[in-house]
Formats: sequence, C-alpha cells, structure tokens
Amino acid sequence: PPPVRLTDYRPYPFVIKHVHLDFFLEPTKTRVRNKMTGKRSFGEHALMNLDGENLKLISIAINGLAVPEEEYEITPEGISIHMPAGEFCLEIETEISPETNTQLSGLYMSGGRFCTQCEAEGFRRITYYPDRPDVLAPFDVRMEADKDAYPYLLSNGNPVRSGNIGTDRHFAIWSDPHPKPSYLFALVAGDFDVYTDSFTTMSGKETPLAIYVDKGDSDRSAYAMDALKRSMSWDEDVFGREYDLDVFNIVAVRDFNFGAMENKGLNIFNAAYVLADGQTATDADFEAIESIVAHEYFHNWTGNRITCRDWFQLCLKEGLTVYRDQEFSADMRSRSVTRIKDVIRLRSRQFAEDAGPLAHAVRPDEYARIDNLYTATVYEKGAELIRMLRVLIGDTAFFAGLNRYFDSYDGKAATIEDFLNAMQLSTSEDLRNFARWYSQSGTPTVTAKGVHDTIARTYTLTLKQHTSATPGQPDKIALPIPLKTALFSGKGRRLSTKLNGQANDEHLLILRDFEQDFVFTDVSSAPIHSLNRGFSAPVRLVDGLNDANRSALAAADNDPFAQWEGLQTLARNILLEMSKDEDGDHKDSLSAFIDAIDEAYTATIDDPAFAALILRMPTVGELILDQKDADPSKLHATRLKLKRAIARHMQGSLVATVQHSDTGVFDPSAAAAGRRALKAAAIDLLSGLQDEHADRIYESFLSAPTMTEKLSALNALANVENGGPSGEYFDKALLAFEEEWKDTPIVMDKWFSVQAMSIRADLRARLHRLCSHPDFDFKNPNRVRAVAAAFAMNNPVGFHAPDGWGYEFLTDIILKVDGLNPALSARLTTSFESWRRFSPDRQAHAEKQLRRLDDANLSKNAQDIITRALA
Ligand code: HT7
Ligand code: ZN
Repeated sequence: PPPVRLTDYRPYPFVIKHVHLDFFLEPTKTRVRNKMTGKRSFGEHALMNLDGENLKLISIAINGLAVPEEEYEITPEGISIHMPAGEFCLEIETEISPETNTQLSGLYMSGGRFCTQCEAEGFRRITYYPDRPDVLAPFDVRMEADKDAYPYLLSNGNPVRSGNIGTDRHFAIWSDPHPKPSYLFALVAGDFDVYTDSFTTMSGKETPLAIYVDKGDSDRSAYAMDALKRSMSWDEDVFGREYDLDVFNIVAVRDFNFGAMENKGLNIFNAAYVLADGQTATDADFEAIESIVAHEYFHNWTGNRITCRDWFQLCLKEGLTVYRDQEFSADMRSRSVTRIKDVIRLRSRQFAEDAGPLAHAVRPDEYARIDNLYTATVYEKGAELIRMLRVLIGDTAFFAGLNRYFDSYDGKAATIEDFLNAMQLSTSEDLRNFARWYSQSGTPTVTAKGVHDTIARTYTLTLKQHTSATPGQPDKIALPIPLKTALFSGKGRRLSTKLNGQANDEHLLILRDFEQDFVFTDVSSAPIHSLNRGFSAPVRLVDGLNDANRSALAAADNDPFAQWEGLQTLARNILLEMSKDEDGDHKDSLSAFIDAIDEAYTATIDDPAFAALILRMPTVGELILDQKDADPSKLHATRLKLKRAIARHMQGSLVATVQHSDTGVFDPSAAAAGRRALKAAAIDLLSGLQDEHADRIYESFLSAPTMTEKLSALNALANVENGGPSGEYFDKALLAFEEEWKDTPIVMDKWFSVQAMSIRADLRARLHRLCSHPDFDFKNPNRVRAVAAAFAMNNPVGFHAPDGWGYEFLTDIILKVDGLNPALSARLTTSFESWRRFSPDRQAHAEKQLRRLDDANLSKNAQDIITRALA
C-alpha cells in the first residue's frame, strides 16, 4: 500500500457533536452500540467514511430508520455510508471478540479483565468511527457486565450512575465532558484491589485518585500514587496546569504493548510501571515508574486538552511531554545525574536510529504504519528540540510561548506550526530555521578547531556542521545549533572572556551556517574549550582536544555533565585504541586514564549517584556507533580488560563500597538509590577479577536486602565464568531467585532478562531453555521482551555472534510472535537496524535472516521495518 503523506491531509467533512457508546461485555461476543450525532461541516460529500477493522456489523440506522444495504459499503478498512443532508443521528451496532484479540489493540482481555488500547488506531477495532485525532467529541459510555466476574466498570471522565440489572449483571455510566479524539477512549471491567488517595488542586478542588491492581498488589501501588500526586502538584507549580475532572484513575494490566497510555481520566499502565516495593523492584524501576506516571499525567494538557491534528504531529505531544517528564525527574532527583542518564539513552537509542536505515525526521512527511512511528526520534529527539528551543529563546519567552500555546489551542487539534507560531510570537529569535530540526533527519556532527592569537589576545573557534545523508534525504541544510561554551586555562581554571563584547564565563554560541568563526577577546593564554555543555544540542561533537587537555578539563570542570562527558570521551578513546592494537600494553594512556577516574571518583564520592556514573564505562552498544565493521566480541574483551585494570587499581575503595548496605526500612529516595548504584558499579568492576571477589559477590546476592542489590549481584555473577566452583554461582543464584519469585511475573521477567543479557559460553543453549520454560508466553509482551529484546538490544556480543546464530534466534521469535502481535514483532525487528555497520560476514548472516522474514509474508507492521532495513 502507498504510504500516508503529510501533504495529503484533508479535514474531516463531518462534525461529531456527541458520542454515546453502550457496551454489553462478554469475552467472545461483546456488543457495542454506537450512537453519533453530528452534521456535515463543509462540502457536498454524500459519503461518510468511518474506519473499522475486524468488526461484525449487526445493524445500522440513521435518524431512527434502518439504512438499506445499497446505501452503505463495507470494506476491510471500514464503512462508507450515504448520508442525508443536515443533522444526523447515526446508530451502529457491532460485535467483537475481546478474548481472541491477541494484538492488544482495541478491546481485549488481560488476566480475565476487559481493557482497551486505542492509540494510535485501536478504536476502529471497537466500533465504526472516524478514527483520526482531529475529530473531537464528548463521549458518554454505558457498560454492563456480569457482576461477580467484573465488579469494577470504568471509563473516561466522571462517574454518573451505576446499578444492578437483575441479580447477575450490573451497569455503570461515565461521561467525559472534554471533547476528545477516539484514541483517548478507554474502558476497563474486572476485579481488582484498589489503592486510593486524593489530591486538592490549586483551585481547591479535592479529587479522588485510585490505582486498580491485581488482587494482593495494592501495597505495591504506594509509590506510583505518590509519584502521581507529586506530578499533579509539579504541573501546577511549573507549568500552571491544573487537573480538570472529578476523578483520576489508573489501571495496571499485565499484557500491554507499551509502558502506559494517557486515556482521559483513565490511564492504563503496563503493571511493570505501577507496582514497586524494595523487595520486588529495582531503583531503576522506581525511577521509571516516577517518570512514566508523570509522563502520562502531563499528557492531560500536552496531548489531551491540546491534541494532534494528524499522526505526523505525534512529536507535538510526545516530544513536549517527554521534555516535561525529564524536567520533573530532574527536579525530583539530581538534575545532573538525570541529564546524564537522558543523554546516555538518547545516544544509545536515537543516535543509532538516526544513523541507520530506519532514520526519519522528528516530524516525518510520510509513514507506512503509524505504530512504527513511536520511536526514539519522535520521543527523545523530540524532547531535545523543546529543550534546545528553551536554550535559544530563554526561559521567559519559553514559558510565555507555552502559555500562549495552551490558551490558543485548548480543546483543539494542533500542528507543529501552531506550536512554533505561538512560540514565535513570544520571541525576537527567528524560528523559521529552527523548524528545520523537525523535518531534517540525521544527527549533525559538529567539528571544532581553536586558534589562539597571543598578540591580539583572541581565541578564534571555527565550528563546522555536517549531517550525513539519510534515507530519502541525500542533501542536508544547515541547522541552528546552540552550543553552551566555556573556555578554561591550561591549568583547568574557567576563564571569563568576551564574545561580541559580552563578558561571561559561559557563552551561548549559535552555529547557524555550515561553517562559522566565533572570536573570543581578552584571552591572554591558549585556552581549552569546553563545548556543548549540558548537552545543549543533540549533536555528535568532534572537539579537536587532545587527551591531556581533556583530563585537565575533567579534573577541573564545575559542570558535572561536562566532567562526566570528558571522562567518557577519554574512556571511548582508550577503548578504541586498545581494540585496534590488541597486543600493545597501552601502559601510559591506561595509567593516565585510571588516575583520572580515580581522582574524579574520590572527588565526587559524596554524590554517589554521580560517582557511579563516573565508574560506568561506555557500553559495547555505544562503542559500536563510533565504528565501521565493528566487532562486538573484540570490543567486549577490550572493555573487560579496561574494567579489570580499573578494578585492580581501585580494589580497596571498591571493596569498601560493596560492603556498605543501608539498614532499616527501605528508602526509595534518589539519595539512597545513588548509594545502591555506586555499590552496583563497584560490584560490577570487581566481578571482572573473577575468583578474587566471587565469594563476596555471591554472599552479597544471598544477603541482599533489596531487589536492586540482588539484581546487581546476579548481573555481576554472570560475569564470573571460570570453570571452577565460583563459575557455578550464577546458576545457583538463578535457582534460588526462581524459587523465591516464581509466582511474581514482573520479578520473573528480570530473571529471564538477566540471562538473556549474560555473556557466557552457554548463552545460546540458555536462550533456548528460556523459550521452552513453562512460564515463557508468546502472548505476553513483557515476557517476550524480557528474553528477545533484552538479548537483541542489550546483548550485542551474543546478538551479533560471528556465525549468525543470534540473528537466527531472534528471527525465529519474530516469526512466532507476528501472527499474535504485529506491533511487538515489528518492534523486535528494529533490532536489525544497524546491521550494515558490522563486518561483511555478519552482514551476510543478518541479510539472510532479513530475507527470511521478507519471504514470510508477515504483518504490515513488520513488513514496513523489514523493507526499510533492506533498502
Ligand atoms: N501515547 C502512548 C502511546 C502508546 C502506544 C502506541 C502504539 C501502540 C500501543 C501504545 N500504547 C501506548 C504512550 C505515551 O507516550 O505516553
Ligand atoms: Zn507519551
């Protein structure tokens, strides 16, 4: 089928003034009565096109009269109906089978409950409707179901009435006064435990809050509830946005294709992002729960009150909402640590996407399958564009522009142009060039070269930008790139210098052309430049510094991000140097690097979360991005060598860190999590010394008071593989873990993925064992991801095994998943996105598997990824 194009957008010719839905819920035969009132809004179109997929039509009537068969036509995509002139009341009754819906899009069953997922195009699997985000209407919903099996009946908006129907059945009516697009519709029916609380909004309205979870899990909802209340309060304080319904509900489900969904007033979550306590969740889980709860809540304004005109504008809601949740996390936790983690994620996922065959613009101008547009580029790069915009126009203009956007587009479906126009009216900076960031794909590389003139006391920094060709975009234009910049003396002192007559110790350089000079004055001696501080622009930087300058900066820089970045660059350089020359001893550069790490570690030990990041070496996945014909096994071996050298040098302080454990009640705070992160980093380094610390790590596993510590010890034991008794610790620990957690699926997902991410000689056999484990379930996305995505996305050594078995293993899984869940199989297929970066033998193996997938006549979602990967 031809792609959907941005230029083909046409407004819908009918207005839907009101929707009333009636659900008669039965697992295999649910009846849906849909009553839409409306009128034609323009044109003479007699035909009304409604989307519909997998629906059994029962009846159709207009203004109370059955529509004769010749007046409508049903196609696999929907229904076209001849409409009379004027106002209409269109009633359509359909039947669906939630129980057999394994795609998890539309109305489906999870754990014996009814639930929905309608973004992006799931509503058309529930009833015939103009399933597009620019058709907004208020919805009333009535549902009835068996009373014992489904005691809770929930939908969007406010509860209106509920009651019994005879002895066995009951009903509930919900009304959502805010006009919304169909993708925000939600319905849930089932039995739950409920965790309740309330929040008083800034105008004094007390709003009941509830989280619906599996029976027995309500204690594990306390953290999500706390995160929700903090989000509600933060959005009022920072963005002036208040909640707008009488209730707010969250439901946790076991089977879900994504993290969560922002349905109006009724967020539906993957249970993995709701449930947490110290015993069952890691600190990373707590962090993810906090940010996802916030993200979905923030959508209430950025996405729900103001929605997208069409799916090309997806970044309008997603980029802005990710930016908001990142700012929230930065305010709740450490700003610098949050920023570093966000940048790690951006580089490893989005930069990789931008560098391969799946590269696309933040707002692309065509797509084949909308489900495949929920990407790191739309989300993470989309958030970076918002952050960059704020840097470019300043805080005052940024918030004035946002307020103008909220005021102008509330209740409407908007575009990126609408957003940028609102911003433009608040700033003198010309944003026309900035808009190019939305349409141009690929990551720009900025190259810097500085020349000091002793006599003129100037420092001329020449900056160049280059973006390589990406699919469909061979030629690139220059983008405005804001780079926060400081100059340091050779001894590492930050200099106050002048740029364009303005004295400052940090300047904002805006690189607008392909090449530009920036002349700093009052610079008495040759300085060292520090560029892109705080990662002010999402670019790759070739800064032209030597490692001695970089070490001097890393030791002196007061910007934690710049300090961390300097050390990471040093680490990357030494790792690439060592892997190029495996036999060399690299003594001098190694010892200079280890001294720099040790010094930074000692200096930052009072901020353990940051110190943990100092000890973290770039991953194989990150290193691959800097190479052509990359060899992951070789990079892994080099990385182990470097980690071993660090561990040997810092053994004393690492052991002391490992021996520390907080006592008393579990504390999920960022400070306590930081201490555990440091302990995990130390354990990971020490595990490289194999037998020397294996007993200590095994002991630490057995006595771990929290899941974070248990899992970091388990991960470290995966690294101990020497054939001796300690080589068996990993399997012994896994056995104990399984015994303890076999009845808790979210925890067992960790058990599956720790093995899928391990680099051990028996990895292949282990993966096959995991897939035939009685608890492995191809229908449950969390479980499939725990094995297949953990392996293909987080175990580059195994996935890119030289003989191609990793590619074959993933392909076998994709072939099995596709018939059940195309969105999931497409997502797994993206693991092939970098296949052309590897050695020719690996490329041949990957291509063979991609061709196998191509020949298998898979879903449109998977086929879209396969076709682009092979192009
Ligand atoms: N806006 C939500 C997107 C989403 C989704 C997309 C495709 C298939 C299933 C999905 N579940 C949720 C999530 C968010 O960004 O908040
Ligand atoms: Zn979102």
